[in-house]
Amino acid sequence: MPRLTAANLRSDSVHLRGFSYERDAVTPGIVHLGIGAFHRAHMAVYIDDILAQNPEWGIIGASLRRPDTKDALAPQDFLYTLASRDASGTRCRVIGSILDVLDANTQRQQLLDIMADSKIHIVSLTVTEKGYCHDPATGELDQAHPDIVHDLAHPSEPVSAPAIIVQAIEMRRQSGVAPFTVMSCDNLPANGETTRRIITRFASLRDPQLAEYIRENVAFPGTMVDRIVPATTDADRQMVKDIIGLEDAWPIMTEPFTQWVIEDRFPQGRPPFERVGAQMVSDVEPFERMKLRMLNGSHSTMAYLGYLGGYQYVSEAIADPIIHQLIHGLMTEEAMPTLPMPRADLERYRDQLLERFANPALKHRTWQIAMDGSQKLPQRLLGTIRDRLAKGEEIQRLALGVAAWMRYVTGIDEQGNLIEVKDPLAARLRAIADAAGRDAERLASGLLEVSEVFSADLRADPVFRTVVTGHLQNLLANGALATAKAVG
Ligand code: CS2
Repeated sequence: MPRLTAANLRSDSVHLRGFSYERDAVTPGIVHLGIGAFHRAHMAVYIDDILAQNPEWGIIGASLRRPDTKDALAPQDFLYTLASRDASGTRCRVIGSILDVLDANTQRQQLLDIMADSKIHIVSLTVTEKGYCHDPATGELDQAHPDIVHDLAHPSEPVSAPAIIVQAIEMRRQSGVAPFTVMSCDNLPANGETTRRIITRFASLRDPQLAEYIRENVAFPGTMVDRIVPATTDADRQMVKDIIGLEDAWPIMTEPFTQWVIEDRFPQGRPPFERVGAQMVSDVEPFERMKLRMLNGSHSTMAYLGYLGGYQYVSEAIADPIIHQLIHGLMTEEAMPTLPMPRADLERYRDQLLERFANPALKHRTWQIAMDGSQKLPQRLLGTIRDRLAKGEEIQRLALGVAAWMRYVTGIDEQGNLIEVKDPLAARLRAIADAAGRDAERLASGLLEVSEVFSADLRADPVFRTVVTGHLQNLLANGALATAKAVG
């Protein structure tokens, strides 16, 4: 079967919604770091909708870790299929907004040179929580991170996202080119401010004058991004091949829903995001907090309880009345009261989330969401817990999410099988769990000492410690579903 390419897309035998613009006329205006599945389901689609009227906003992608996206898309002229799926079926369209993908490990100078080019006005990121080389509990740069240590010693050969951005800004400063705007599209609290703080801190360790220049001249708008994007499987590839009649090495699976809220701070100009459904605001924080605490807090709780309860997919887990009741209660009784939006709006958002979680066409693995929990828990569960503890309010369901993470990182499931725990701190977490055995108090105490996850105030809070330890005891003794049922 022929490959998805620009030439094959034009052939008469292919009946497929392609892009509605002359792709050869598109020029790059954005460099995106972390050209993963989420970006390709989200920002790259908004940009694809913009290019017909504004062809100057093409994307040059860069992979910082692995060349697999480049290897998959290069033979396809960087085209790929977006498959939006729900109970009513699957709708495919080809996305052409990504013009090239660079492998930062082998094409670092080429990446820096394009970022330093005056036609690039925005550098955006989806490098996941761990790509910021920061301490999740405090949001500060982790100066001991191996990549940061390397990049401070070799500033012109950076490997981390913060250092790559700083080096490109310095190259522009040296050549008299105005800096680009830095737009984080990651699930971090206050992602614009957090990115600014991490990048200026790194720059100050390299050159205080450069840090001052960045503080004075570079904008870091915050965003809230939302679209559920399960990892692509071989079955997905076959399905897309059957639908479009072309071979696509890496199609992207997603849901119909998408949302993008962006702080409107782009001194070097920006695409007309609002024309294609994004919402431009002066302060994104309320939207970010709502999404992180309701969607992502529910997701992580469901991931650990669902995986331990034997559910491979989110849609299976939320279909279990026990988990459904727990997640409904976590949002309604514990997360929503910490959010400023009108109650009726939050109830609608909650009900919409429960429908999205139940999407039977999305094979979203609980194991995929369970990944990198040490980097996710602070903004998804611990911030909400901190706010509720400060008011003396209940934290039962949120604390169960934390306890379920603790149970999960032991690396042994309820049938005694190994769990492949993917996390930057996995080895440390496993060592703590092995030393504690099945002693809930020792296990909870050991994990609470992991300061990258649990800040000193939470570690010292007796209510938090007691509730988490109690849930962990029940998880170890009775299992995830029985414990979730008891919490209700
Ligand atoms: C998920 C998110 O994998 C995960 O951690 O919770 O990727 C989630 O699907 C997105 O934030 C939804 O917008």
